[in-house]
Amino acid sequence: MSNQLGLQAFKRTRRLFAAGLYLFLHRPAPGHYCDHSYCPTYLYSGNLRLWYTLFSNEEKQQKQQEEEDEEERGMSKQVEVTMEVSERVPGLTAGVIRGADLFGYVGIEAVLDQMRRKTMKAGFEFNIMVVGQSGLGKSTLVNTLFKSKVSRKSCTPNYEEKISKTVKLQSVSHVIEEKGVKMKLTVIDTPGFGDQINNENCWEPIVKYVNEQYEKYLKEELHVNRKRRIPDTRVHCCIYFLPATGHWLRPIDIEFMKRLGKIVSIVPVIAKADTLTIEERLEFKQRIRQDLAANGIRVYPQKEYDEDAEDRIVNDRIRESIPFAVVGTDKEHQVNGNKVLGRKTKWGIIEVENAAHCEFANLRDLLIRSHLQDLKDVTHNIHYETYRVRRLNESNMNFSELELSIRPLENGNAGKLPLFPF
Ligand SMILES: Nc1nc2c(ncn2[C@@H]2O[C@H](COP(=O)(O)OP(=O)(O)OP(=O)(O)O)[C@@H](O)[C@H]2O)c(=O)[nH]1
Ligand SMILES: [Mg+2]
Repeated sequence: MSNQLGLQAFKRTRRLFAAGLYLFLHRPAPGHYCDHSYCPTYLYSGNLRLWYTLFSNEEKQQKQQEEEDEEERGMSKQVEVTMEVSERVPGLTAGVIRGADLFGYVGIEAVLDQMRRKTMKAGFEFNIMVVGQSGLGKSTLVNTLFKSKVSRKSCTPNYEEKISKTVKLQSVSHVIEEKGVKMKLTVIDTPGFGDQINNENCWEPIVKYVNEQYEKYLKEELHVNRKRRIPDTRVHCCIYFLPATGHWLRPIDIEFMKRLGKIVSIVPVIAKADTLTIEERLEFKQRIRQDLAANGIRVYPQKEYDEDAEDRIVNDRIRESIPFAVVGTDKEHQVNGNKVLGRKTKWGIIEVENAAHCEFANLRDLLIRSHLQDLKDVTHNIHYETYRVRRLNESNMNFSELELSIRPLENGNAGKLPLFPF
């Protein structure tokens, strides 16, 4: 065993020495680094590999085997090829190759793996806000969504601790990890409105908060030396809680949602849906949908942002069942030997994740399992973009207002701003 290891080490040293000697003999002339054939990386990756192969029969055989496997994979993937040449713009020809008539396996599909690995390493951010009248179960529902006590400052080991009334707008961040994927989740819990005698302009602190996050992002983007990854505190989704009155939308909710819907993706929900009968729930949902349409309130997912027919089919189904009638809890109960999240009442347990009891599962699937990335995209491409364009078009806007630091550039051109900073 030790003899074998020694032999392997000797072979490896011999290979390295030979490769080093080759590199030394073929070293580039000074200043010839741009030429590909003299590029040290090229020499290292190409020629070194060649020398290794020459010196190692085992590796040669392995390489041959790999090539054969790759060829086989390519053959099996070959399907009927259609070549489509489109000439939408006169003079501009674009070819679309469908299938895999690529003389073998190229490996484009591996890009997905690369993206997956990168995302897993970097993790991602998701910011969710809950808005609605006081006592509707906002703080409880975010805990239900992420199956942890995320709406508090810290995850306390005291499971029995009661959720207290939210008295100020507070954002709490947690890093949630599931199967190696990290998500920095920020929950923006807002105090319930509607308690005051005069509820005029009660949406202002929330609208202000949303816009402040866009402003923060814009400033970061406009910096000359901007960060590689700009911290994203923008609100990706706002769950709007409607009281289960069984009537119509209240004027305060209409006014609130009208304003909020223009700057952020709103997902309306009927809170404490356990207080409604099945018929009441169906009728109430229908009335709310009519009210939303009549008042021109934009809620997520918006029709105009459907990307294709497939998207439209999925989103139409969601639009038909909005607002979701939800029940929240952070307590677990034993049902048929299984632990389930639920609310224990005198007549039984309302299982939060049971589709027959409420629509919490539909909401969770929309927010986390199917549309999380889309919510982020809509925030960036639609809401933030609208804010950015408006801000940059404001006639009185100047760079000092954005508090841009004009730091010296590395090449000594201190303080010169580019003509188009984005
Ligand atoms: N029946 C019922 N009660 C609920 C539900 N969700 C929460 N509750 C209860 O409602 C009360 C208020 O819940 P919170 O989560 O603090 O409500 P909130 O909207 O955050 O309240 P504020 O912070 O005052 O705005 C608590 O006693 C919860 O247990 C629900 O789905 N159904
Ligand atoms: Mg609260």
